[in-house]
Amino acid sequence: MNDAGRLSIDETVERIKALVGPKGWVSDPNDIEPYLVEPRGLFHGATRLVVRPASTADVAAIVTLCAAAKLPIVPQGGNTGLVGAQVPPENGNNIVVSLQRMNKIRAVDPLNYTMTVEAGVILADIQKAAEEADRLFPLSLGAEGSCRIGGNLSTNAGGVGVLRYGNTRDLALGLEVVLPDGRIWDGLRALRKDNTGYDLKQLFIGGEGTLGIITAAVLKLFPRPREIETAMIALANVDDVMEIFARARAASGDQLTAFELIPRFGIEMTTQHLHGISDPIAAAYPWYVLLEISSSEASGASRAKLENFLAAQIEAGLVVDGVIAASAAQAANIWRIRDGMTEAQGYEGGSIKHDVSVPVSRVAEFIRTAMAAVEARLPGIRPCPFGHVGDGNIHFNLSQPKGADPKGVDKAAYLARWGEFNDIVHGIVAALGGSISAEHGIGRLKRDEITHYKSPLELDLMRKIKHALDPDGIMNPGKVIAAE
Ligand code: FAD
Ligand code: 2HG
Ligand code: ZN
Repeated sequence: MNDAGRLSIDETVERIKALVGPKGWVSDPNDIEPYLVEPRGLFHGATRLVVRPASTADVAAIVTLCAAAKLPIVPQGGNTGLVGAQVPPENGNNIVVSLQRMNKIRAVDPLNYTMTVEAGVILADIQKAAEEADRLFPLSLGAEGSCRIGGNLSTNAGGVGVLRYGNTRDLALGLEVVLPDGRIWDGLRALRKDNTGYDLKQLFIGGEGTLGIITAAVLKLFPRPREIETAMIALANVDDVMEIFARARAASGDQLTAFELIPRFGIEMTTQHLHGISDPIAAAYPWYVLLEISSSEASGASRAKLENFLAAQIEAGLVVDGVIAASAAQAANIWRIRDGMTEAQGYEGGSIKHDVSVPVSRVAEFIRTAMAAVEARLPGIRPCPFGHVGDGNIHFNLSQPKGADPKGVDKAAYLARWGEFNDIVHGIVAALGGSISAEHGIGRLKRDEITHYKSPLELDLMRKIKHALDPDGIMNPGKVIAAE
């Protein structure tokens, strides 16, 4: 006990261990290590304890103890986040609350087209459970085998299905959240319409764990597609990409479910570095698009639509080549190229990454302008703009010049220029009315950068919301907005 009659930090940690029992915590340095690092290796934190609660009541009890001791908490799901938001601060004065054991699907209601899940369910398991109920949960991203729905909600993850189904924000009807003072907010409503004041759940969605711990959610389901057609098309000129997109939407009766840009560099990297991937188009072209059309009606119409669309665009000269997958294996090969981009780029040395968005109509202008600007700054730099351009979202990743030692000092020297390239790329994004974080969030990586792009009013409102919910600043401190 300290002078104020409160438990000390050490006593609080011991109480938490006793509360969750031996299966509910990890403190051995080797076992803790995976919770302290993130996929890009940019941040490496420290913690007193990783606690793995098994129920909402346990989460509430842990948070209540931490609130009393003012011990910071870092919520963590699958630890696949790309902005360092799930990594504890280096000073180690915190606990990590991992939701991994809270992995139950509480209910599936096919007639209501909803599913109620705990925060620690892996995204791929949710997709599978929806399919078993003859429904679709459309959130889909490269990390779906390991990210967890609480993390998806807290980052408002995007992915490849946003075009048709929206971001994670659009897929949640209700939430259960443990607030920073330990109270449980039961907002698990399964309603499509509910205009009863402020939509509180939206604060926690995309909140990156800074306002509370999501423990469960009601998710929206959709009819399961009965036919899915996948194509890879080649373009001579990136300037045509959004015209092709607009035409594909119209020609498919708005059944387009994916429209993902891939540069030639992406095909080369994935076929060279990853196993079992082949180039689907024999000749080489500067730009490609993965295009998917789906329908919940099995009429064969999607195939015909895609074939007619492709023929018309080749005739019009916008598309120079293309292939429609003739089998599930061919479709999977095309998707492996797309989903393997992040992994393959890891073999090409240092990569300075930008997850940006601009209005859909300005995607090509952004790519052209930003490529010219970075190439002028560092001749030999290898831009790899790819991703969800149908949503105006470009992963504008910049691989270090070839020839530079990918592992040694050149990589470090290259990555040290991250801020310089941020200025160039984010400056162009801002001039085009875009966002410097389209889908990955702010976390640690962009916490200071965002202050240059959000208005003082927006930053002030964000701080006020944070203060209202978490006056002692114990919930994921140092992420999204810096402490005042
Ligand atoms: P974590 O990384 O564990 O946490 C992320 C954030 O959420 C942190 O702020 C954490 O504190 C908070 N958090 C986690 N769980 C909770 C909870 N229960 N309550 C409160 N806060 C919580 N992202 C996209 O948007 N689109 C993509 O296409 C995409 N593709 C990816 C591909 C690869 C190969 C990789 C490695 C990542 C990709 N990501 C993508 C990023 C990442 O997968 C997503 O951000 C994902 O939503 C994170 O989920 P997670 O469970 O791993 O969360
Ligand atoms: C994707 O769309 C992810 O594949 C990761 O958002 C992007 O590696 C990246 O920068
Ligand atoms: Zn992405």
